[in-house]
Amino acid sequence: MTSPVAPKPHLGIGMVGYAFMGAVHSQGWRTAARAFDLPYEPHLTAICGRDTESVRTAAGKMGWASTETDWRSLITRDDIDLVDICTPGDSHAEIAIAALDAGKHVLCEKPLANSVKDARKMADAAARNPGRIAMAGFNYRRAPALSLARRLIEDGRLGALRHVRLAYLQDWLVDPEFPLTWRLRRERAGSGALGDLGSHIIDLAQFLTGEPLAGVTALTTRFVPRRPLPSGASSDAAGSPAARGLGEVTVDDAALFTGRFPSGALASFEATRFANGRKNALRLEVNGERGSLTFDLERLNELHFYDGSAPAAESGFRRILVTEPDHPYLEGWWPPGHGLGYEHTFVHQARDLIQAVADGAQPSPSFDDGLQVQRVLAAVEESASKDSIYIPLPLYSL
Ligand code: SOE
Repeated sequence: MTSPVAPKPHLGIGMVGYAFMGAVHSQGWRTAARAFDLPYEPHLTAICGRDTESVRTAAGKMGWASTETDWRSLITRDDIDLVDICTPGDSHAEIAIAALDAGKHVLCEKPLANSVKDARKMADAAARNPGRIAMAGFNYRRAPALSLARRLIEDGRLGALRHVRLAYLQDWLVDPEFPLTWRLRRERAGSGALGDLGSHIIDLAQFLTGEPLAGVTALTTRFVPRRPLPSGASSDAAGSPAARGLGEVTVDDAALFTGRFPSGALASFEATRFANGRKNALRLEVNGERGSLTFDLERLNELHFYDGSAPAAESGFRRILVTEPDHPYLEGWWPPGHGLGYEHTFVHQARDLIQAVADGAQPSPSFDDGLQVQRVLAAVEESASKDSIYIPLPLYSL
């Protein structure tokens, strides 16, 4: 005899955007309730994009039940409970604020906005809608090894922290012929490697230490100032470069900065898309008075731990394979040794957000956390723009 399984209440998801982030968020929504026991079943109710044909194709591929071509229609639908924003940064604030004010929960991709002003308006909208959940999409917090790193630091296994060293290295802009996409335009993306990659490592540094950065000093640069316009794009610059089909890169290509935490710990950061050979290398090391931790996103199931209290003869970095059932998030997955990947950070993000909706508790990272990252991004840009902070050295021939 068969007995029916009681259906769980649906949480209707409406997603705006369907490129890389849209695809990986879709994967998160599709999988979360398959891996974890959740209070709601996320339902991929509608996906939104401006081009009718492309959004239909994306809906079919990613498993969405319907399409919209205007986000304003999406956020007023009764069958949508949560709006997931996967668009370029220039539209985050408008969509997120309208969605919150329309009574929807919101997940917004990082960085939260393109300016502190917009991020503050978003945090204000979250504050005036306390019954609605608003989360910023810093997904790497939910890599099990990084959640474990946070747990070890919180438990005092590293003691007082001295150094936090982070780098996020990619190489997809090495070729000067790579076209001028929206990520290279300030009005669309806000900033370059800084906002795209630097925002992740700023968030992680604050997440791992549990402290906000107290100040920064920075250098940024643009290695390739002009790039070919993407096919079909019209030129925005007069004169010969535009005639040659080139357009101006208006964001940074790389950012280097240092910072200080209120506790006195020092931090260093590097964000670049010119690290030839590095595809998605988010690396970090934390040194404390009692021990150290290292992590590399390209080996994301591993955390290396140096326990300074071990006898000298046995000391050394120990590789923890983060696949045990009592490691963070691993209760939902495979037996020990059967590792997870990039996409699972988005599954965990969806899981925690669904749980937060059920609990009526603001999740972390909140829009306030996103605003704090935005403040750091702005401080980095301000420092980088001030020659007085950078002390030039006399030329010296080697
Ligand atoms: C771009 O380089 C990018 O897709 C980022 O925007 C994401 O946040 C990161 O997860 C991977 O790289």
